[in-house]
Amino acid sequence: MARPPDSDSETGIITRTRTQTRRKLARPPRYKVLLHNDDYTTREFVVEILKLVFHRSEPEAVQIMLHVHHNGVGIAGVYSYEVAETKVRTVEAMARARDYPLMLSIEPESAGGSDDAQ
Ligand code: TYC
Repeated sequence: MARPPDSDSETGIITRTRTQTRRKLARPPRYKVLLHNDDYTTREFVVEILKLVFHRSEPEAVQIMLHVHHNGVGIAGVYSYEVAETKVRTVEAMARARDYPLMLSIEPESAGGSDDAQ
């Protein structure tokens, strides 16, 4: 027997990697805040909220806004669920105050799908 009997090569069973065994807690789940395109919200407003609420630089904000404009959806940022939810509420309040229909959504970071969301 080349290895001890509890090794995965003997039992054929492995449920955790070494790194995961050593980590005290599971990594907390993270969530994407998605921005959705519409025909009425101005490009300037989207860039402003990306800078103010999602702490993006001007070039990053313009790039994300254009991605959403051309592809329909894009990632504003990735956060804990609570932070993601607060950012969505903050942006929705700012958009509604200006009568913009801007839509946002939250999805788990690990959620698959096409690369439409960057
Ligand atoms: N499509 C909008 C326009 O042409 C701009 C826009 C970009 C709106 C991104 C929403 O999430 C959005 N004015």
